[in-house]
Order: sequence, then structure tokens, then C-alpha cells
Amino acid sequence: MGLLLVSTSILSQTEKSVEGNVDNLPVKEYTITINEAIVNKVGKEVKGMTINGTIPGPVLEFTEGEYAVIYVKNEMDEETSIHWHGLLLPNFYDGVPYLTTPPIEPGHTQKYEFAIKQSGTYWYHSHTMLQEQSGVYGSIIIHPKEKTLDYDKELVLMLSDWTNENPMDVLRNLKRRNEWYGIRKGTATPLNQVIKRGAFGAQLNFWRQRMEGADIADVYYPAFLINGKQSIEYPEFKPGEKVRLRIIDGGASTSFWMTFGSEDPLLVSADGLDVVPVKKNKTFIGIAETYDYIVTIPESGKMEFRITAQDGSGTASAFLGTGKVLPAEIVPRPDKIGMMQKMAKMDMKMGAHALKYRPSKDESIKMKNEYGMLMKGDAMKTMGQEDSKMDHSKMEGDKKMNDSMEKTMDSTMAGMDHSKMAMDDMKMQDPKMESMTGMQGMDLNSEYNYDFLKSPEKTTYPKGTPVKEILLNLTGNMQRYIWSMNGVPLSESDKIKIEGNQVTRITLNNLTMMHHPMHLHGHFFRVINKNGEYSPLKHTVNVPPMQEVTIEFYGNEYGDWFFHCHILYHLMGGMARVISYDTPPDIRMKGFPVSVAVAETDRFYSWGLLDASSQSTTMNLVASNMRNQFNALVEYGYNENLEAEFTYERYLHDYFRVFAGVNIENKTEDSFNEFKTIAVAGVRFLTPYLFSLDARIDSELRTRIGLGRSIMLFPKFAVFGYYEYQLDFGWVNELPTNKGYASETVWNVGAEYFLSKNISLSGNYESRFGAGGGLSIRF
Ligand SMILES: [Cu+2]
Repeated sequence: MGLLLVSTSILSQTEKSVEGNVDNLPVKEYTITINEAIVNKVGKEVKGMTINGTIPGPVLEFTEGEYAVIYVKNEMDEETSIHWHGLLLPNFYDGVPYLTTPPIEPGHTQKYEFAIKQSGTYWYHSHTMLQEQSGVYGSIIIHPKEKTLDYDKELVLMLSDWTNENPMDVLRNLKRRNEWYGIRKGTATPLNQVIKRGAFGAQLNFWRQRMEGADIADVYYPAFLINGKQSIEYPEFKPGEKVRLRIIDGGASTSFWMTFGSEDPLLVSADGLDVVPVKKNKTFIGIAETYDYIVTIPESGKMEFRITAQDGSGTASAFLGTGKVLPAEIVPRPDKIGMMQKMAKMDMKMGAHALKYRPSKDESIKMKNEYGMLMKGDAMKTMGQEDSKMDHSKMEGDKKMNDSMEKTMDSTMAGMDHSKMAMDDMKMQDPKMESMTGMQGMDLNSEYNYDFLKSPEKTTYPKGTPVKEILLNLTGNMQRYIWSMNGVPLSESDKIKIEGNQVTRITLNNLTMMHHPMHLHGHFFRVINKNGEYSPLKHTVNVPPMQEVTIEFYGNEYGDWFFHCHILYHLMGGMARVISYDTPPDIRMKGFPVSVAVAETDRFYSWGLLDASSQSTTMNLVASNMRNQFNALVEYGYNENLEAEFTYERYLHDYFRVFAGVNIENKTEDSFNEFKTIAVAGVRFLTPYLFSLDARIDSELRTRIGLGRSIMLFPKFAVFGYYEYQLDFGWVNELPTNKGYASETVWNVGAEYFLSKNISLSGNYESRFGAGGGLSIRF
């Protein structure tokens, strides 16, 4: 029982606040005001959102044992909210609008109050839509009652990313799959570079699995910021002073590599909680994580603290002290093509559904077995079973899982070469494997593991505590920018029910090419690593691509808590769940249904494309949410052929949709006197190798099949092709004499050069209209 008290002392104290025994605590009060403002962060005045007039907002400072009273004033003309990230507080004050807390209406002030039961570095941010990207974030520091660490001064470093675009436009761009961000960042991998590197085979492997490549980050940012600046100086620190850096990644979608220009920076805490101090320079910080370092200001010169965006697309620096710069290590840009080659060599299956056919059917284990690195997680489980004599029986399909484990273990032993990757992977999670296999470490993701974090105290739960296991495969689809768990986005999922006084163990199995920093509200969880019983406690855990991480926490809260990817665009794309103790809803939430929060992740996004070329003009309008899409297509050829088509599509899963609509065409060329309307219905399918297929039948019983594809050949330069074949067996129409059928072929090939985010030059040859060139405008 002692173990439990140590590891969850901060957790169990939270319950006291529920009891309301807070009268004697000293009150610390803040008022913060959220406003819209024109800001200029990087060469352009744009609309941003400020807290007390600044981005980031003010540092809120507390001492453990105080009672926080925070008034949040909304002076904007839209709703807002504030979530206190990493704080253990009553559910009602957690600040997720419509889930735990009412939204803050325009012109209103909301009072948050809670006892401060912990110490460390935390932060706060809006939990409404993408407001955090616009500037609604700030830091929280909580001093311990008694100082436990030795340092002279401290400095908060709030890291973030900045876009000059409206964040909703950014998301719309991701939804429509605009190539521009990758081009702008220089992280796109056009075919010429792939071929030059001899990686065409790997590219084919990716295409076959409907993946373009190894995407690292989605959004183009013109600037990355430290405390709101791309470069910031702190000359006030004197040589020899020990400074505690409280570093917070408040980026909306950027994780960073941090490097220090001083010798031996000492990492002392993670996500607010002290860890066994460790000297460590280059460190990866996932979105929403916090790390505290103690650095010594050099005797001569100023030390650089440098952050490099994970995809290498930009940096920012802070300088501490005065004099000559002591530079921090420069982190090279990741080699995406190299990663693609490595991944293609591994026995790995990509393309797990982000939107599956039957969302209510639990197929998580099947999905795990079918996709990802061959056998990785299962074998790991088997290896881990001897340590944990916990109750596995609660896991649904546990038996099936054990069976598959045995199978995969057998196959491993039978073909060691073939499953080297998987063995390495296991070894990474479990050092005992090292001696067993004697294989080299897998270098693809090993730099992202948390083995450097060790809790000063045991964090395990008492033996015999019941354990509920939950498997969450992290799933995503870059084509439609849908993000989900187990192939089910938030809008199609039920709450995950958990219970108090038992351990919930969640296996996060990433089946995508991207990192996902997963955050659980209202709890600290153990991140199981090589330190076993001393595994660290965190509130946010980064799960690298195709990797598996296990977390567990003891249930001693009440209410419904959000659990989601902290990449805001992934959260908005559906990668979230509600973890529920199934306690009755708070009556103060009456009139604020959770369905409103859920609907934020299933919005319609609309966009259009105008192709104005010398031989024809085409306009295409699309409005799309998770499952539904409306399309309007109008085409006018200069031989005076006017055709319009309006269709509704329903996505049955990521790659397959059914559609129906009408097609309107002028009956004879050169004449708009008479139009003919026919009904069309069919299926649309994204095939392996990324071809778009359209198969249909119309109300005159003609069948048609169309196939299209676009490939980025050089930076900014793409080629495209389309082929359409229509067959009429004369079931309705009269055919020309002596013929069993009539056929018609239409094709089109062309090229596109990207001038900007919204404009391309294009040239094409169309089988009916001939050659032409013009502009493509995205809006
Ligand atoms: Cu994510």
C-alpha cells in the first residue's frame, strides 16, 4: 500500500478538494482577459488572439497549497474556454467546453477555482476549436512548499508555432490535400528526388499502401517562437548562475528538438514532476509536454537554447547571459526519403482505416494484428507478462490475443532475420531482450523513447489492483485528413468507460506515419519504460510512428475527461475520446450538451477549384465532412459543350464511397436550346497506388469507368492524367445499326506548376477539346 501512497499522493489529494475542505487555504487570484488583436509576429499584420494583450499570455504563478481563483474574461465576439493543462482539479473546472465546463460566451467572465495540490511547470490554453494556434496560451508555474532543487533563478520558455493564415483555413487546406505546405517547407519528396536516391522501389511500396511518403508535420509555419519571439535575449543572467529553465511546448502542431549551448544541462523534471536528474543535451519535446532543466550560465559568453521543428523546417533561439554566443548543436533536417527506404525494408503494413465501415464493431485487436510492424506489440506483451501478474481477464478478446502472440512468437523464432525489426523493437521496450537477441538497436524511432525519464520513487500500484486493459490503435488518413482511434473518429465513438479504484492500462499502437502526443486530462499516468517500477508519471506521451507505448493510471477521479492527440489539427480531425467514470453529469452543465464539442470534429469543410484554360473551363465545388460529401462540377468546352454534374457521396470507409446525382448536358453541340438531364449512381474508390476510380451507371443504363492520378514529379511540378470509357449496350438508347454497343473514350493528360498556395499554371491535352493551357485557382 505504501507504493500507492507514494506514487499517487498528488492524485489522492485531489479528492480532498472535492470534499470542499479548502477554507483555510491562502487564496491567489488572477484575472486574465482574452481579446482579438492585430499582431505582427513574422512580417505581416494578421488577426490573432491575445491574453492580457500578449502572446503568449502572462505567467500564472502559484505556490503549492494555495487556492487558485482565476477569472477569465472573454472580450472577443466568439466563444472561448481555458483548460489548465496538467493540473489536478475538480472535473467542472477542467475547461473543456461542453464536456466539463460551460463555454465562456462573448462579453462574459468565468470564474475557475481549485486548490493547488501539486508543484511544477504547467500551462493553460484555449480548448475551443483552433484558438490556441491564434495565441490563447500561457504558462503556469507552481512553487513547491519547500524547495527541492538547487538553483538561483528561473526562466519560463514557452515554445510555439505561428502561422499568418487563419487557422481554420489551414485546416481546410489540409482537408483538401493541398500540396503547397510541403512545397513551401521544402519537405515534399517529389519523384525526381526519390529516383535520384534510388528509392523508387520504396516509393512504390508506399503508393501500393496508399501512402504518399513519410510525412512528419502537416502545416507550414513561417516562424517558430520562444516566448513569442524567433530570437530572444536574456542578458540579465550572470556568469556562474544556475538557472532553472521551465520549458513548455505550446505549439499547435509542432514538436521540437531542443539543444543547449552550455555544458551538461541537467534535466530535473518532466510534465511538472521531478525525475531523477540526468545530464542530457539534445532532447525531443512533444507538443504539450514540459521539461525543466538547470543550466549554469557560462563564465564567458552567452549560451544559446535552440529549438528545431521536428521536420527541420525552422528554428528559434533564446540566449542567456552576455558576450560571445556559445552555440547549441544544429539538428539536421530529417531525411524523409531515407526513412521511407528504411520503412519499406521493414515488414510493415500501412494504411489501417481511419474511418472504418462499421464503427460500432470492436475490431481493435484484429486491426493491431493486421497492420503495423510485424508482430511487434504482441511479442512485447508476451515478454512483459511475467513481470505483471495483473488481471488481464478484463480485456475483451484477451484469449484471441494470447493465441496470436504465441503464433507470432513461433514465427519469430522460425525466421529470425525476417523479424529482426520486430525483435529490435521489443528490445527497445524491454532491455532484457538485449541479451536474448544480441541484435543491433533499431534506429528509426529509438531517439524518441522515454528511457531517460526515471521517477525518484516507485510508481507502481499495489499488487492485486484490478487492471482494465484498453487497446487504442492510432489511425489516420492523410488523403482526407481524418484522424481517429481504432478507425473510429470521436464523432462516431462511445465514451470509454473506466472505473475508480482500479488501474486502466492503455496500449497506444500508432499505425500512422506521424507522431501523436496524447494527452489525458485530469490524471497523471505511468509511461512504461525500461525503468520498470520507476517508470515516470506524465500527462502527455508522444507515440512515434508505427510504435507502441503503454500507459496506466489509477482511477481516483470522477466525471468525464478528455483524452486526445494534442496536435490541434488531429484533434479537430477526430483523434479524441472521452474517458468516463460514468458518474452522473454535473447539473451545472445543463444546456451545454457534449454533442456540441463532438460536432467540432465533424464539421463540413468546403473548397473549390477553377480551371480556366484556353479550350475549356471547369469549376469544381466540394463540401465534405467525415462521411458525407457534396460535389458540383461544371465544365464548359469551347466547342460549346456544357456539362454539369451534382452528386452526393457517402464514405463507407476511407477509400470507398457510393454516390448518386444528376448530370446535365446540352443535347447538341453549339446549341444551348435543349438540355438533357440524366441520373447517375455508382462508386468511387481510391485504389492501391493512389488512383481515383469512378464506376457508374446512368438512367439510360450506360456504364462508365474513369481513372485518374496525379504525381508530383519535381518540386512544384505535378503531372496528371485521366481516362474515361463509356459503354452503351443500347438497353435504352438506339444504337447505330449493326453494332452491339456504342463506346466513347475521353482522356486528358497534363501538367501543373504551383505558383502559390492557391494558384497553379497548367497545360493539358483533352481528347475532345485538344491542347490548352491556363490557370488553376484554388479557393
Ligand atoms: Cu495526432
